[in-house]
Amino acid sequence: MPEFTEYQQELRKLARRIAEEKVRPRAAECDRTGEFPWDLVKVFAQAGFYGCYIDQKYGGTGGGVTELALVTEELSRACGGISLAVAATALGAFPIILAGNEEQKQRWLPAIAKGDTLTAFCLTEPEAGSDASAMKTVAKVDGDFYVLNGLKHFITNAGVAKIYTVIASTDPTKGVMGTSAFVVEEGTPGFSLGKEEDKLGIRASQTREVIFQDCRIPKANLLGSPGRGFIAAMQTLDRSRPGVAAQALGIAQGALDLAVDYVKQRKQFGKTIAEFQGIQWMLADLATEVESARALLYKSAYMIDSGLPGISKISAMAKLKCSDVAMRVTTDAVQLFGGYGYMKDYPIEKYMRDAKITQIYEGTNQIQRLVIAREVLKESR
Ligand code: COS
Repeated sequence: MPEFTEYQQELRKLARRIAEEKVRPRAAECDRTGEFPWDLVKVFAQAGFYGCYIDQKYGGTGGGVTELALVTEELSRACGGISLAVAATALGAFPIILAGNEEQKQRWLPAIAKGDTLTAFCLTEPEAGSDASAMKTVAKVDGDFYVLNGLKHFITNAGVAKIYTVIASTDPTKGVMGTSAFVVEEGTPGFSLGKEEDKLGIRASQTREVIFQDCRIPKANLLGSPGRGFIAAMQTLDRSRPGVAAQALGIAQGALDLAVDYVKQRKQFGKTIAEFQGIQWMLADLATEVESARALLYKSAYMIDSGLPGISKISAMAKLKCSDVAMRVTTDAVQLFGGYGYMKDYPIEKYMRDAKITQIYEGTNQIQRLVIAREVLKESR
């Protein structure tokens, strides 16, 4: 795996500076109030973060999953919730990048790359979580339109997005091969928002239900061919799971940074607790875990950007490893803060709350293991 390019290193530096100067000061307040950080969306747009993984032809800077991971990791180091203002839009944009035709890409990607249009990815339903194929949302042909009916839930960015990429069944008799992908624009008659979730962590991001009631969308909004929706969703997740991994890694690194600062100044028994070997061994283990997770994440991003085979397995591995590391590091970081770590006066408990979702969304870690195991067994044949 090669070193990061000069552009990637500069992008990481820029994201780190913005994370420290703009994101960190807003993190506690957005966590407390659940406010969506529109002010920061403008900052991220100006910095070019929304276009960092989009082709130059469509107004982006021509990077890929590596650039997106670098930005997401650095922003998450300061706030794992605010970073989703960029990362969740990438998730919603991937189906257009992967399955959209030229006209569709020209129509939607430039506004996404500019940061003018946020997006949301609508796959999950109340009874279709890990078993994504159990979706009940249907899209029926009616002349030049598709008519959508159904409910998607736990949708990140719902309510702040202008564009929704939706997977729905166009032929329920054909199971996953009867599903299709669509773009639904905010404000389309029959499109509405439902319950807003009150979450444990990542509270700066919006999570809501999206409801379709006789929602008529032009046939021109179908992404790819009918029947290819589930595959487009799986291909999207192959590319977006490193984004979750990057979010988890940033959360882990951010918690470790805070814990290191704390143990160097906290005194007990007449010396700083950093001087105790028991604390040093904890720090050594956490730092080693973070570094190994980072290696796996950027290997997955490199493989995806290079068009190498085996991306389902490596991106599932990156998501699994980074999120498990994030949970371990943040839990131990709270431990290193002792009783203070449990209090909301200190920033560390938020890292533990933010970390938890990374083991759950875009496929639980049980599903990641299933994806990895299937590939391992295929390879051994
Ligand atoms: N890329 C391309 N095609 C894929 C694919 C991928 N990564 N994964 C599956 N497919 C194809 C399969 O090849 C199969 O097509 P064929 O029958 O032509 O071979 C089809 O899609 C169905 O796949 P499969 O049989 O593996 O589907 P399952 O119902 O067994 O589901 C899992 C597979 C569990 C992996 C899938 O449902 C999943 O990822 N669930 C988690 C969903 C998720 O992450 N939800 C979070 C919400 S999104 S934020």
